[in-house]
Amino acid sequence: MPEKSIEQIDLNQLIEKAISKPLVSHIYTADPSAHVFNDKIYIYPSHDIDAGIPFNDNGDHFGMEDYHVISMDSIESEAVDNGLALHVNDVPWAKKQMWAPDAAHKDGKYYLFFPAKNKEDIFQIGVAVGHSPIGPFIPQPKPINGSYSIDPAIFEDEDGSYYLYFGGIWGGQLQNYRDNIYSCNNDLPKKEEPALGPIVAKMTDDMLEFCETPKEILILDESGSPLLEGDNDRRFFEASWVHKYNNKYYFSYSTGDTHFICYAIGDSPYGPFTYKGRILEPVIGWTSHHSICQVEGKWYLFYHDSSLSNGVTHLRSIKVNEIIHDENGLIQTLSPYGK
Ligand code: FUB
Repeated sequence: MPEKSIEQIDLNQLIEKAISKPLVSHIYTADPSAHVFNDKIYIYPSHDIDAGIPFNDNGDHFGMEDYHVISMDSIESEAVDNGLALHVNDVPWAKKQMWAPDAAHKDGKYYLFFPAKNKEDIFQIGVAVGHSPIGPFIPQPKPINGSYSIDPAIFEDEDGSYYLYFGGIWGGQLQNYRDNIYSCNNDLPKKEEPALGPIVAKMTDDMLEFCETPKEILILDESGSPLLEGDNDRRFFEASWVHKYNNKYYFSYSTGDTHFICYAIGDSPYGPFTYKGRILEPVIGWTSHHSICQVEGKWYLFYHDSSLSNGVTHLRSIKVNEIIHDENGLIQTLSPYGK
């Protein structure tokens, strides 16, 4: 019998030390966007599959085709897979790659926001509407006008306004846009230039369109200067999320190629946000993507890793762990496999 490689032993040890287990193990799930609707927890994840596409920097191997909604009666209870909620074949404008979704509840209806590549292989963001938090969701015939890139995250402010955050570089195509205009000649800034920021737009009352021109968000360092493109440990890559704590807006995101989930704090849903630190150290697998949700007075980080698939980067599993805001409102960093 062949001996196990050092890498395999290291991986097994990490998996054993994991601070939490996959919430479901009969399918692969990732990019969990969690909400409490009607006193129950609903998680809107990507549904990972092996589409047989070779690995590349564009993430073409993330060939997901549909969404399942996962629900939990409480944070301790079993996570239930509610079956097919939306399939790419039912979305008239979409061709492939149903990546990280999110959802909102307004006036008795549920809105699933999702990115997919259109027939020209350009990512856009769609919305699908349902009468139940678990779907099924009926997609709008066209993507949201003016939407682009990936990773929609919908935030409801206390005044009832909804904001959609989105964007991701590399395979997420954000580098091809300047001022919301696409050109294949646009690329990432130079290392010493400000990094590209995530994008935000307020939604119309019917939740189906932007009611304003999308705006780029600034993430600043401790001295008030924009984070630079070369600052890979801190600059925005993908996976936007916003939560509100003690009247401050917390914008959290993934740094992609350095694999951290970081956060920045601001006074407005439009930012600017000032970088404050890391929420989650790197997980097993290349990507890291999360959401933050308050459940019965405690705050939880929903995240994913590739432990269940023994490190296959596009076969991930969603997990949850409590997070703590300290007395200054700073979030204590989680180490997913202990210290
Ligand atoms: O799941 C596909 C992509 O991987 C997501 O859109 C990114 O945030 C990363 O998690």
